[in-house]
Amino acid sequence: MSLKSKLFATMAAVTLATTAFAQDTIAVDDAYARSSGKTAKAGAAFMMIQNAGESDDRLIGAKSDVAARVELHTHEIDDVGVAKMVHVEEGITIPAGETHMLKRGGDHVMFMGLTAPFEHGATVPVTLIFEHAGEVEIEVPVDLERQDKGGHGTHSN
Ligand SMILES: [Cu+2]
Repeated sequence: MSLKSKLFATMAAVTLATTAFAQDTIAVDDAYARSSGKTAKAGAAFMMIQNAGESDDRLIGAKSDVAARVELHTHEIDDVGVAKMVHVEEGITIPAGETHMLKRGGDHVMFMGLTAPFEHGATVPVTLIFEHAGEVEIEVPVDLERQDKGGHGTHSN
């Protein structure tokens, strides 16, 4: 191999490696946020998270300036059949090639201690933190009127 073609081969390999890691594998669609009223101190966000990559990823956290604390929550049905929400410390897995829904009565991003009430039509900036994809910044529209089907339990969001 001449020096020139050897260099070219090395460069090609580097380019390939960079592409594989820099790919946007996570896409967020149809996001919206809501709270239960003008005086609500908490709110929640729901969305579709698509993993176009070839390996599983995990949503491990979220942050936003609109609340004192942002947590990943889900709902569990307790012994007496009442749905209650729990903090998912281990994160939410988004399997390779699949779309995971954060939805009412299920997994959601929880805002606790809102710095200002959620106004219908406003936009909430949220940074989602993935184990592999890293930080993904999204703008989430506040929609106080949207009604999604599905069990809602006693959750006030
Ligand atoms: Cu919650």
